[in-house]
This record gives sequence, C-alpha cells and structure tokens, in this order.
Amino acid sequence: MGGIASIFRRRVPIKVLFAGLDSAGKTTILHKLKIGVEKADVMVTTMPTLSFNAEVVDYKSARFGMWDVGGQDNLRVFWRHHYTGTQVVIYVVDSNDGERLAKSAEELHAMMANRELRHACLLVLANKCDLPYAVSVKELTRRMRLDALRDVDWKVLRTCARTGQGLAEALEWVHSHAKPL
Ligand SMILES: Nc1nc2c(ncn2[C@@H]2O[C@H](COP(=O)(O)OP(=O)(O)O)[C@@H](O)[C@H]2O)c(=O)[nH]1
Ligand SMILES: [Mg+2]
Repeated sequence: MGGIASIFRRRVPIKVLFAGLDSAGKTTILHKLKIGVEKADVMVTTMPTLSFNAEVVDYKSARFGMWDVGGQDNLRVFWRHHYTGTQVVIYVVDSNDGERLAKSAEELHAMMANRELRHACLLVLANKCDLPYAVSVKELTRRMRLDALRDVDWKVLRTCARTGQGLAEALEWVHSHAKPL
C-alpha cells in the first residue's frame, strides 16, 4: 500500500487487545513484539500485570496500538473497558496448562459474545509450545470450542514467547486480517 492510504494507516493505530488467563504469556509476547520479532530470542522478565500495558508497534505500513490487560480472576471484569474500537483480539493460552483450558475457553467465549467485538478478528496463540505437556493446535481448537465461533475470522498459531517462535507469523496474521472499522 502506498501514498495517502499508507500514511492514514500508519497514523491511525489499529487497536489490538491481548487477553487470556494470567500467566499465559501476554506481557512477554507484547514486549517481544515491541522489541521486534527478529530479536525475539532475548530474555524478557515480567511481573503479573495488575492493570494494563500499552505499546505502539509499527509493522510494515501499519501502526498497532496494543493493549495487554491483566488476566487474573479479579481483573478479568476490566477487560470489557478495552473492547470499544478493538479490531483484533489476541487471545493467549498456556497450551501446557491442560487443567485451565476449560476456564480459558469459558472466558474467551464470554468475551467474544460481546457486541462491541462483533467485527474483531481473533488470533489464538497456543503459547508455551516448548513445554512437555503442550497440546496440539488441533486439540486446543477442540478444547477451546473454536468451531462454535462461526461468525468470527479466527486462527490458531503455536508460539513460544521465550524463544520468539511463531511471533513473526502472528504479527503477519494480525497485519493481514485487521480490517478498518
Ligand atoms: N516456557 C515458557 N514460558 C513462558 C512462555 N511465555 C511466557 N512464559 C513465562 O510464563 C510466565 C508468565 O508470563 P507473562 O508474560 O507474565 O504472562 P501474562 O500473565 O499472560 O502476562 C513468565 O515466567 C514467562 O517467562 C513460553 O512460551 N514458554
Ligand atoms: Mg501480564
């Protein structure tokens, strides 16, 4: 994309919302996207997110405004304050935490049922794929009941935020699927 359209796309950030249970890897992924996916093997340390982090990430001709909101039980009620204007939801799942997949699915479906997110596309990151009990994309798709999201443009990608594996592909997907509101 060139000319005025490209300038406009860069000036108006595409709003991306990170969600998912606590400890899934949201903050680590956001930091790595900010550092740049080509350097994503650097070590990043995080603290549990108590409110939210926000970063501007430039990629190709696009500018993304990325919001990472705390995922702990008592913080999930605040997710809805970030829905307005969200064009892309990146839902991060700890694919190694089989016990909490049902809870993660429940939160995802409750979130995506929200009217304000009806035009948003959804990228589910099966994160922590480096860990021994990480479920496959197929298994995660089934257990997260993603096929029930019929009107949503969704995709699952395997990632390892520690090494940066899968993050370039994730950013490319977000770039090519975010639709102007
Ligand atoms: N092994 C492994 N650990 C990860 C991965 N992604 C994040 N972590 C670790 O999981 C913990 C929680 O990560 P954080 O980004 O704070 O999760 P958040 O609560 O979703 O923001 C941290 O200790 C991270 O280093 C991953 O892909 N593999
Ligand atoms: Mg966090």
